Amino acid sequence: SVNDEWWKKSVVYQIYPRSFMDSNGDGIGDIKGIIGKLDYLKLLGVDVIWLSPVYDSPNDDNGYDIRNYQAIMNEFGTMADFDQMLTEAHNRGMKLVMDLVVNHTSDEHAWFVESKKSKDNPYRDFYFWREGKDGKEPNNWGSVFAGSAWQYDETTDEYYLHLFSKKQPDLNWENPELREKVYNMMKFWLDKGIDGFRMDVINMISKNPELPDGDQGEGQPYGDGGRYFMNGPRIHEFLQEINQEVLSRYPIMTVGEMPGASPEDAVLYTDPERKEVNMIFTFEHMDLDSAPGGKWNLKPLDLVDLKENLAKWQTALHNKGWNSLYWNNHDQPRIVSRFGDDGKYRVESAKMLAACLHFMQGTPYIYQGEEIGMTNVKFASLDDYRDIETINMYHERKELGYSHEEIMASIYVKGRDNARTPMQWDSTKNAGFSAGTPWIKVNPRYKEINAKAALEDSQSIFYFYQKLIQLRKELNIITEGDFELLLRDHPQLFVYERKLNDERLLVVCNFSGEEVTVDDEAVSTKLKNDEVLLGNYETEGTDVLRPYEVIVLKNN
Ligand code: TEU
Ligand code: CA
Repeated sequence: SVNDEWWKKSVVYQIYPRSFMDSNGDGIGDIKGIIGKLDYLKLLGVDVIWLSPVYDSPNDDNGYDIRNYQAIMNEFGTMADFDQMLTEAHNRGMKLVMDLVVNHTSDEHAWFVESKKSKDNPYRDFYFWREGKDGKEPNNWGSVFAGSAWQYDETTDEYYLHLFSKKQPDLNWENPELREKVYNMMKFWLDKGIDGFRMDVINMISKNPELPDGDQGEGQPYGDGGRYFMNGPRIHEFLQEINQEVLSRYPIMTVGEMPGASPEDAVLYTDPERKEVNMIFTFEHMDLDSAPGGKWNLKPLDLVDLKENLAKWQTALHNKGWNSLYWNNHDQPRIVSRFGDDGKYRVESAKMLAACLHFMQGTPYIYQGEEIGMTNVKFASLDDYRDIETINMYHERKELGYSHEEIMASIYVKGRDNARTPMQWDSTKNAGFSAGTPWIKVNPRYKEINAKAALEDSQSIFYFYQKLIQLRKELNIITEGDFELLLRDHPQLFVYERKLNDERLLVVCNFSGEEVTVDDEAVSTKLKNDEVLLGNYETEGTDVLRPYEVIVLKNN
């Protein structure tokens, strides 16, 4: 029933706890800090909070390396703090979704500590242990965080698989005992009353058991094993089992993070009849500004590619599955710096990007700071960076002969720490994030860009997001209407129409810093005659779009 699908009408806000709010001055965001900001989120109007991992972890990858799934990280607080946060969120009518990281654990997790001990240890098969081949790694796969995906361990003279850091050994989902332990752990949290899971790289849990070599390009240090572990042979079976054993028993939402999933895959994952997950995070629109060889090889975005891609997802899932909508998360650079203009037109472009995404069909996700237009950051020294992906890549590229300047240039554009600098609350010391020394430097633009200033300005990006969230609640066409891309080949304008019965919404976005005249008769007529629902300039627009202008119109 519609009620079961509450997540279709919801807007989600992602919190990266380490960088959100520090309550005790140790420089690290924490749960008490989050509790103190729940009213801020309520004012914004979001329905759901997705919390990046808060579990006990040695923090090799900021909590995505879990040591104990049923304990809270000391730095973040206690289980009592967690329970209080959940209650306080619920008291305000907001739901709470947790991160579920079960493709891998920390190498300090008790299962792995056991697994390492001997070849006949009962936990050995919870992970991928293999003998070396001719004194080398068992296959040519590279890790997402640079280097080989295999780590040698001398205790038993074998290697273990880690698609991410060597402190994140991959779990072997072929093992039924492991699966049952994971399900019990999920129930532990759901029985506390949490409202769902964001499932980390969940389409990587089924590996081709032969672990064959991946394609290796000329001069490439490692092969790409992606097709042997993304959307693998048993993935749908595993997801259906998770659903049957756990998810279907609770009134929750699920979103699977799925690199390398196509719209066709997404239909299989999210078709409600198949009982897998409610929606997935696609990566396709986040890969459009990368050249071959991965995210660090920069390429300017071609707006036509972006339109084509988002339209493809809108159409493919309409009435078949469900989309998630996002520009940002803790792994991506800040959208206003990426597809907008973080200088002169920061406010205009942040609003335009927000409207462009929020009028599509799907569940929108807002990442902390996006609602105030936070920007990318440029630290001069590698020492100021914290992310393992960035640091490992830097050293790997240095050895391959890249210059410091070349590497830093790609970090400035794509580094994950762009999203991880502390939330900017006000213009006081450390942006009001912490009374101590923040674990990562604050973005120097905090005096101009902060939540307090946004709340005091009725024209701020914050209130624009608030309006978008409110409109989604009021207009069914936003959740239900179909989608049509117009002016497909226009290099600067992103124009689309939503339709539901006799209702129509037209969304016209200028993705450039120039004035653009609409030269299409039909669009131009609607711009002149339809009722303006929303815009990002104070004076009403015409069919000459101003820099980064967005106009949303409704037929009368
Ligand atoms: O990210 C999955 C993932 O594929 C990322 O490695 C992504 O490709 C990369 O961040 C782009 O630079 C998830 C989490 O969101 C991420 O924070 C974790 O590091 C990763 O899984 C491992 O758990
Ligand atoms: Ca703290």
